[in-house]
Amino acid sequence: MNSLALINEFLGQPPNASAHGYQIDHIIEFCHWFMGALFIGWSTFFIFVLFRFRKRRQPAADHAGVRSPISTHLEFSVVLIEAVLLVGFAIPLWAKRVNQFPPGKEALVVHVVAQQFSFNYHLPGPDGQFGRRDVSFVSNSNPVGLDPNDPAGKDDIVTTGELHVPVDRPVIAELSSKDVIHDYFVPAMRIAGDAIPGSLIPVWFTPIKTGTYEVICAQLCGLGHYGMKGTLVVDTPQDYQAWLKERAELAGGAQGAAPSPSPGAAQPGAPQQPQPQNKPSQPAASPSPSG
Ligand SMILES: [Cu+2]
Repeated sequence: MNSLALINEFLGQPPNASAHGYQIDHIIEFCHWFMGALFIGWSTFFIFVLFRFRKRRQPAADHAGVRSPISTHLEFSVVLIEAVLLVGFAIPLWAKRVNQFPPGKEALVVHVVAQQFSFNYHLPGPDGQFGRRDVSFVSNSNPVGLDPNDPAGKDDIVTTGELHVPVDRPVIAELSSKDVIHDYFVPAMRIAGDAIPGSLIPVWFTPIKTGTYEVICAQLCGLGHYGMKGTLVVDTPQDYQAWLKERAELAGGAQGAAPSPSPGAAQPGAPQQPQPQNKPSQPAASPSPSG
């Protein structure tokens, strides 16, 4: 549909790259055309009323008012269309997004741990099991607080800023935050979800096009909010396996290090991004939003 692409471009939306995104685009498109029609309709009506009930034609006020039933019918139609939008499109789409998660075995599950001002990713590694996490283990070189004593966490993969996922496979991202409320927003995948301290909020999507997409924080979260960006790379299954292998090798090196690494110790698996400047040296340990 050409008009769909036009409206998306006009709104500054990147082209959709997820399986469910077309439904969201359709609802956005329909709402914009509908609101446009309402705007033109009501504006015309307003101008007509100004002219029709001008003082020169109606020197004395008419207390009975409008007698024609047209305005009632118009208002009823608007309510009806809005009800259809809500009940027929918005609620079913929303229910599908929040209730019908793909089965865990089929999907790729990743923990997204937000902090001022970057997104960290935690993947389970070859054993498919996430290692235990605890805020007491959080340090500059252990951004998600992986427990160094948990064998399940030995092969876990932790990255900052960039996540790779395979194409055509559902991804479940479980969002959490170490400090304040952030929002994990991937415009091309048509998903966004708040990352709230003390909560685990899952969102899911199925990427259908390989490529590199922008991830941004959509919640004003502090002075460095403007720079809280990341990258989502959708790979072919082969490229994804190669990336996993590379990350697993790096993680293996990092996990072999001392259990409580000092912040200065350079680690191969540690994030390549510079540490944010507008935060204390240790992220807040308690799940209490402070900004
Ligand atoms: Cu943020």
